[in-house]
Amino acid sequence: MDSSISSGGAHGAGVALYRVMVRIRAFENAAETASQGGVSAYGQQAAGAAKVRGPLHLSTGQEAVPAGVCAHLRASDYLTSTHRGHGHTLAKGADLARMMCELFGKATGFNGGKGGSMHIADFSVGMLGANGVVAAGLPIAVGAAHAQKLLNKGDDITVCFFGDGAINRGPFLEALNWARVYELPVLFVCEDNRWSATTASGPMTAGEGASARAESLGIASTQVDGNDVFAVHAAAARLVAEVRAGGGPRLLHALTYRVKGHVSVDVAAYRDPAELAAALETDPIARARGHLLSAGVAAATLDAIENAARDEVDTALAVADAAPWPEPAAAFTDVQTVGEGQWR
Ligand SMILES: Cc1ncc(C[n+]2csc(CCOP(=O)(O)OP(=O)(O)O)c2C)c(N)n1
Repeated sequence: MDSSISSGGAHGAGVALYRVMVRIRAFENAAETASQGGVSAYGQQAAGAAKVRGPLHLSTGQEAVPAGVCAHLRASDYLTSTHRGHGHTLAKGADLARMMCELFGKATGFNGGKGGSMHIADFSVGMLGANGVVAAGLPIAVGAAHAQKLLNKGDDITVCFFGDGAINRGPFLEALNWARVYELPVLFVCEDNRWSATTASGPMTAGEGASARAESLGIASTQVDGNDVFAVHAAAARLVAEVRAGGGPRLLHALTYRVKGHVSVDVAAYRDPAELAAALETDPIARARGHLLSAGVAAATLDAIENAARDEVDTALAVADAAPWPEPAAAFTDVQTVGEGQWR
């Protein structure tokens, strides 16, 4: 670990990474609670008092990856996400309360309450969208990076998050191939949380996985402990710099773990409890806290960050609760129309 980062450095970089992770965790915890009682295991709405309805994919335990990567990005850089995108969105700088409004289905959400958890986008910070279709963010990212190159957008880059399950779908190969052929400014980030819904990814993946497949196309890749935010930060610093410098695409393969079930009330009965227990021992927030404390950061500083995150999320819950529902007519806006613009 870079000691200047772990100790907070001159600019408090380590503490800033901690804050990003803690805000993501607080958001996920609150969203999980707000979703309870309203959905069945696979997202069908059931009767209940849940404020957040529909499928909810939590990134609890994976916070170090978006925190470490997005620390190197600016608003003009683009990002594409997955169905598990709250952490990416927050780390890219999107407003936390507006995201809660979107999850609540309120008019003040990023997408007017019509997108929900899996369709969040905030173009104002370069967040091009979460995505319910596995691997579908990859070609979008490559298209965005190609546009950056064609439009001479300086040294702006695109970052593309995807899961280990996505590498077994065709768009992964197509996207990496296109990015390499045109030497596009894109950083692919595989969040390898070991599971693809109810299936363990390992036995379903031939060869050595994301890094090896990228290398086979001539795309340099780096594997990193995705639960060590300082390691992710250091690896991403190098890769982002290389992509910004015009070096073409790179891939970061981050090994992490999906702590919660795949979606909402999935209790993940298909996995060995011992596996979860072992993974919890490597919790990225607890580890970062330990590193920061031993580097001399005061416990009170970290406690204050945690309290502030809880307060911010509580405020967001109240804001979302009080916010108006979309007008019924809004169902007919922002949708594709056919022919003369009439809804069909
Ligand atoms: C094309 C497609 N196939 C299947 C699904 C159903 N599905 C949703 S998430 C998921 C698992 C994805 O695993 P991974 O890419 O590793 O992401 P993770 O959920 O682990 O974050 C599956 C199979 C889907 N949404 N899209």
